[in-house]
Amino acid sequence: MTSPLPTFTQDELKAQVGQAALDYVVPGEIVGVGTGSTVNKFIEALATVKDRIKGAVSSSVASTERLRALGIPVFESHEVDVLSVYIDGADEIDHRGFMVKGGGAALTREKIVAAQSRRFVCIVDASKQVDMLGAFPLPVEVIPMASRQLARQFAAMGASAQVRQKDGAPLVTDNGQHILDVKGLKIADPLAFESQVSQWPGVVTVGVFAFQKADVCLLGTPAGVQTLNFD
Ligand code: A5P
Repeated sequence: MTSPLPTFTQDELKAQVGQAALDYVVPGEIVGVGTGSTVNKFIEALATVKDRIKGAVSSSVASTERLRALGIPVFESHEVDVLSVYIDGADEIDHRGFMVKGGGAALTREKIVAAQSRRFVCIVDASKQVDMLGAFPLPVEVIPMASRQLARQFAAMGASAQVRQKDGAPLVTDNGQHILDVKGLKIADPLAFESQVSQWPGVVTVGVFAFQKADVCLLGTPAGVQTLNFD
């Protein structure tokens, strides 16, 4: 009889992948850091080796504050050239490394720092793994004056879009824009979808990360951290 697998909370799985991501941090360099509860675990792990890195480029005000509070220097994206690695979570990831991101409203800066990096290491617990993107409401950062028009365009695709709210008013991103959360999509071709929606006037960033897909996924499972490498 095989012994049962240990049970871990989702928080423990996030901590395990956050710790495992340290293997991808290049000593002496600046690391790209994403946003979210899983990345917060990575930031805690990164603080334990902060003397071995030069600092971080952050994808949000929230991550910047957290990094600085732990004594990790933060550089602006435009102050540095190419980063060797970007480490971030995801709301969904498929078997090719295509992702949906933006549950934390930081998708625009996340895509910028990901594009600046040679390698994207995605850290997630196993609940984020999907066969097809779209079950998680797709975040789209938009210029506020375009939100109604864009909601109509998503409706024409058979989906429904709502402006994300916070404290009874539209949530305002780090870039001063709004987020549309789009339900009812089935994104069979993430590259084509990202290309199409990115061209709609008023879209700042669509939360499909197909052109900036993951190169590696560290997946937190009850059997331990699994490493998935994508071509
Ligand atoms: C932030 O805008 C997002 O892209 C996050 O990376 C994503 O929502 C995953 O967040 P959690 O690690 O909190 O699930």
